[in-house]
Amino acid sequence: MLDPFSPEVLENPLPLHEKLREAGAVTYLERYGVHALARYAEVHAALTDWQGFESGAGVGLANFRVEKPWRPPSLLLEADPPHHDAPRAVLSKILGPRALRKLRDAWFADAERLVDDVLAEDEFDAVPALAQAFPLRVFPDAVGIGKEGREHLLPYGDHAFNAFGPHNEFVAKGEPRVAELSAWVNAQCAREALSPDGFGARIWAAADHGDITSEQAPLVVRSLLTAGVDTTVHGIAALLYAFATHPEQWRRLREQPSLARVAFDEAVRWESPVQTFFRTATRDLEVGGVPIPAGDKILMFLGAANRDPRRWTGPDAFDLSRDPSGHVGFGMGLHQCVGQHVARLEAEALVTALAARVARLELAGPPRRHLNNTLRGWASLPVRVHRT
Ligand code: HEM
Ligand code: OVM
Repeated sequence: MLDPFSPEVLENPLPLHEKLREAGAVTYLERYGVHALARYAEVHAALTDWQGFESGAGVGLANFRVEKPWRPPSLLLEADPPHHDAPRAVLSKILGPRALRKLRDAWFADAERLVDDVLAEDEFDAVPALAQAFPLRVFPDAVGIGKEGREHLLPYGDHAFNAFGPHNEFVAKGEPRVAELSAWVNAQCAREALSPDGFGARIWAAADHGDITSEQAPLVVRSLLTAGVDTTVHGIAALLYAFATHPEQWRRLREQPSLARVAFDEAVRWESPVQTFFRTATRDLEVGGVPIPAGDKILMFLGAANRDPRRWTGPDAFDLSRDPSGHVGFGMGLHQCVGQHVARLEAEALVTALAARVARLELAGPPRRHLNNTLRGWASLPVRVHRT
């Protein structure tokens, strides 16, 4: 029976994606009692119809109207209008392109220092050395949390993304630490725990200003700490893997470093670090002529939509000459990733520093996948680099 959350499928989901796209507009997954969408048109339509496809019942398999969520729901991700709107407006402003301009120079300088250190060796594992090290160097400081306990960030996010799936071995593996990790994360969301000049302090200032309540503020900070680290780690790892296996695309980037941002979006399309999210039908729906009863869960395969040949030419190619805009790797519509400008800035800073120093980069050994119910990423990427 089809199980998108089995280790075999998570290791390589592409065959399942093709099977689902070809089976029709909607496929019923008996095992979980949910309706799967894997074509671009239908995934896009579901993402942009928040009235028919709600998030408030949870965007994982669990239906919050029936099952108690593992933590208080996110005020953004797991909320619908009108409740969604005020927290969303606050974060959009704090994480928007204008606000990020202030961070740009410091993050580029940080990326150069990190890359100079890492390039002391010509072989290293790019996951810990770059994909994890750079986000962990810049993002927690930007939020404004203390230095202590930052090693909890990745395991907490990893569990949160596992928890969107069924209660399988990946969730069970995370459960023993949930209380400890959650207690630490929740403590970082208090006003007193945050530096006076970061994203966190700006969220609290929005509460002082009356844009959100002071009960909402800590949960909005929690969204940053949940969604802001593992995602960029796996996104950057996807980009580094893509370049390590596509030397002609690396040459192209070196000739035209301004392609760094497009390259990151192409990697997000190509690999889709966030593979899936669910919605819940608010009423009897019809998708491509197939009925979906009210209250049923719908599983959207962002990764499959991002390689749908009905939408993309040569979808399996990582190609800097394509226009990847319109990909659904950051979602689409009301809930489209509010942190996407942060993610792009991190990736752009890191890859620009690398492109200025590395003439060639290649795999130096077999890469190893990191399995997660929702994330597609790498645990290890051994690389060899040739300095300029
Ligand atoms: C929402 C992916 C980075 C914070 C989303 C959604 C996706 C996504 C697919 C849509 C969820 C839905 O429709 O239900 C990614 C990817 C990232 C990334 C692939 C990196 C490559 C970040 C970062 C932050 C962040 C760096 C924080 C700084 C959020 C939040 C939401 C969200 C708070 C909920 C927005 C809402 O519901 O209005 N992200 N994300 N993400 N993302 Fe990201
Ligand atoms: C949140 C959130 C948003 C996006 C993804 C996510 C764990 C969480 O608002 O907490 O995944």
